[in-house]
Amino acid sequence: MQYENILVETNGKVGLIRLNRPKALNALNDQLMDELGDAMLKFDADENIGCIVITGSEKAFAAGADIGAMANYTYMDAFKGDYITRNWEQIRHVRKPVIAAVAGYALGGGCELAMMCDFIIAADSAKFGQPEIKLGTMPGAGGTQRLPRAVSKSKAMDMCLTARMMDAAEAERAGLVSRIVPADKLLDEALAAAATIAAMSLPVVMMVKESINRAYESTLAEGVQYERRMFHSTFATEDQKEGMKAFVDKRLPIFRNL
Ligand code: CO8
Repeated sequence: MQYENILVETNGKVGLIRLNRPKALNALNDQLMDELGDAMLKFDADENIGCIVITGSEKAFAAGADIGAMANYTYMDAFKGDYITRNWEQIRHVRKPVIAAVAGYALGGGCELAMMCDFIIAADSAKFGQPEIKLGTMPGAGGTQRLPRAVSKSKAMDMCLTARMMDAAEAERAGLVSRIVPADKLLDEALAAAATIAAMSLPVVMMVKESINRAYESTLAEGVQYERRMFHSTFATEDQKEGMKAFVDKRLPIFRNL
C-alpha cells in the first residue's frame, strides 16, 4: 500500500509512524486510518520490530476525525461501517506495545486514538479533549469508555459534556499520560522509551501487555489468575533463563525472543 497520509520509518528496533496531514491538523479520514492500520499490522508482523511509536506534528497529534468528510454522512453511511468506523479497531489487534507521542491537539478521534495506544507520552504543549458534543455528535471510538477508566468518571463527564480541553499537566495528574517531556524532546524521549522496551524479551513484553489489558476486561480475581499463568509461562522461555542468569553473573542480558 502506498502511504499518502502517514510517514513510516524504522529507528533500530522501533517502528515510527507519523500522522501527516499537516494542513488539516492530521484530521483522521478513512484513507489515513486505512494506511495507519496497514502500517501497524506490518510492524506487528516484522520480527525486527519490538515497539511502535505513533506521533503527529508539533501543532497536532490529531485534531479529530475529519469533520468535512463526515459532515454529510447519513445514518446508513455511518452504520454500515464502510465509512468513519472502518479500521479504527485495527490498533487493538496489535500485540506489540504502541506508544502515542502527543504534542499539540489530541481532540475527538485524536484523543481516542492516543488512548487506544498502550501509553501516552505528552509534550508540555499537549491538549486533550473530546469536543464532539459541540458538533452535535459524540465520541465514537472509545472516548466515553476509555476516558473514564483513565481519568475518573467525573473528569470524563466534564470533558465530554463541556468539551473543554485538558492540558498536559492536568492530563498527567489525572493519569491519562504516563509522563510529560519538553516539546522539543518529545520524539527523542518516546523513541528512547520504545528502544528500552524493544531491548526486552519480545514474548515477555507481549505477555505483560496482554496481562495489563486483561485488567480492563476481567474481575480482579480473574485478572490475578491470568497474570499468574502468564508469569508461570515465562519460565518456559529461554529469555527468562538468560535474564536471571545475567543478573546472577552481573552482566547485561542478551534476549533472543525465544
Ligand atoms: N477535521 C477536518 N479538518 C480539521 C479538523 C478536523 N477535525 N480540525 C482542524 N481542521 C482543519 C481546519 O478546518 C483548518 O483547515 P483550513 O485551513 O483549510 O481552513 C485547518 O485544519 C487548521 O485548523 P484551524 O484553522 O481551525 O486551526 P486553529 O489553530 O485555529 O484551531 C483547533 C485548532 C482548536 C484544533 C480547531 O481546528 C478545531 O476545533 N478543530 C476541530 C476539533 C474537533 O472538533 N474534533 C472532533 C472531531 S469529531 C470526532 O473526532 C469524532 C470521532 C469519532 C470517531 C469514530 C470512529 C469509529
